[in-house]
Amino acid sequence: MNFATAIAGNLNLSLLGTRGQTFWLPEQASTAAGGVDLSFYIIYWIMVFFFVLLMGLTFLFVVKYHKGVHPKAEHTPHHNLPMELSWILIPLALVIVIFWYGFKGYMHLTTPPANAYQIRVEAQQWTWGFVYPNGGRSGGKMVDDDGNAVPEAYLHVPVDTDVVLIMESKDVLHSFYIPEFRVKQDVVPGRYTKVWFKATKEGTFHIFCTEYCGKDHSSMLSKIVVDSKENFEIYLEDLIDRSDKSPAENGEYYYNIFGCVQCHDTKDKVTITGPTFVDAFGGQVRCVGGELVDMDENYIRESILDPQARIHDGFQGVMPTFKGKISDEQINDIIAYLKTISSNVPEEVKDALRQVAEPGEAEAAGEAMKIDDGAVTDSAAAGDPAGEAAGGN
Ligand code: HEC
Ligand SMILES: [Cu+2]
Repeated sequence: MNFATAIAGNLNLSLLGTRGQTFWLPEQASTAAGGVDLSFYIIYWIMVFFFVLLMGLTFLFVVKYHKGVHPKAEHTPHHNLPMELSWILIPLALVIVIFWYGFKGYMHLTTPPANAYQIRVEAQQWTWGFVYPNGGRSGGKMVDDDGNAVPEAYLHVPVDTDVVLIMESKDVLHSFYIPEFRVKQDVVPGRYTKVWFKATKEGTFHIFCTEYCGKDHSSMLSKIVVDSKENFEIYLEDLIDRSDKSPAENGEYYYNIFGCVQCHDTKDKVTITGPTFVDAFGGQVRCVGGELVDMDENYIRESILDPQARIHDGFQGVMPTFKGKISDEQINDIIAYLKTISSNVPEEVKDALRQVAEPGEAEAAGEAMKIDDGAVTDSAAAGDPAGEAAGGN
C-alpha cells in the first residue's frame, strides 16, 4: 500500500487539496480515508483512461473508415492471438489490482482493533444517541425549537485513538456515516453492528443517516467533535458531573439526549407523535379502555419504563421503553422538568426545582448525615455485646 500511496501521491492521482479534500471527496480526517480514496481514484483513473481511449478511437474510426473514403466493406480477420491475449490479460491484471486494494481496505475497515475505545450508539427516529464508557450520554436533536445549535447533541471522540462504535437501532434501519472519515455502516434493529476509525485531526465533522428511515430522515444529523486526548477526558468528566445544574435543567437535558424531544412537545402545546408535556403534569389522562389516570410522578415513571402498560387514548403505543437505559436519578430530573412546564404546579414548587443545590447546602446535608451516622454507630455499639455473645455461642 505504501508504494502505491507514494506513486499516487507523486502523480497527485487524487488532486489532493491542502486540507486533504480532493476533487470528488471531502477532507480526509481518519486513517481509513487514504486507502478508500486510493481505491476510488485507481478505479477512477482507469475509467478515465478507457473512456478517453474508446471515445477517441470511435471518433477516429468514424473519420478514417467513413463510407466516402471506404465505399466497400471488408471482412475483419478471424483471429489475432496477441490482441486477444492483451484484452484478456490487461483487464485481468487491472481487476486483480482493484480487488487487492478493495479487499485490503475492506478488511481494515471491518476489523476493529481489539483494544479500541468503545462508545455505544443508539439510533432512533430521528436522532443519534451516544453512551460513553463512564455512563455519560450525549445526543438528541442538533437544533432546538428556536433554531439554536445544541452542542450537547454531538458525539465526542479523542484524536489519534482507535475508537469503535457499537451501534443499535431502537426502531427501523438507519445507517451511520461520517464522510470525512470514509466510514459508513448500517444500524439494524435487533442486532449490534460496529464501525471503527482513528481520527487524525481535531475538529468537527458531520454525521449523517444514509438509510431512508421515515418522515424526518433528512434531519437525522449530528456532529462528531474530535478532541485532544486531554480535552476528551475533561469532556467525559463534565458529562457525568451535573451537580452544578438544577433538577429542571438536568431534566431538560435528559429529555433532549434520550430523544423524548422527537415525540413530545414542551413549548407550543402541540401533538407530535406523543402527547404534549405543556400543562400536562398534575392533570389527568384518559387511557385506552376508559381509565382516567392522574398525570403524576408514578404515571411518568411507568410511561418511561413500561410505555405499553397504559396507552393514552387516541395515541399509538409506539413509545420505546427506556428500561435499563435511564437511571432513577435521570427520571427524577425529567419529572422535575415536566413540573416546571405545567401551569398545574404552584410557582414556589417550580422555583425550587429551578434552584441549583448550593455547595454549602450540600455540606450542611452532609453534616446532617454525619449526625445520623453517629446515631447509627451508637446503636450499633450498643448492639455489639449481643453480637459478641452470639459469636461466643
Ligand atoms: C417514538 C416516540 C416517543 C419517544 C421517543 C418517547 N415517547 Fe413518550 N410517548 C409516546 C407516545 C406515542 C405516547 C402516548 C401513548 C402512550 O401512552 O404510550 C407517549 C406517552 C408518554 C407519557 C405519558 C403521557 C400521557 O399523556 O399519557 C410520558 C410521561 C412519556 N411518554 C414520557 C416520555 C419520556 C420521558 C421520553 C424520553 C425518555 C419519551 N416519552 C420518549 C411516544 C414517544
Ligand atoms: Cu435514520
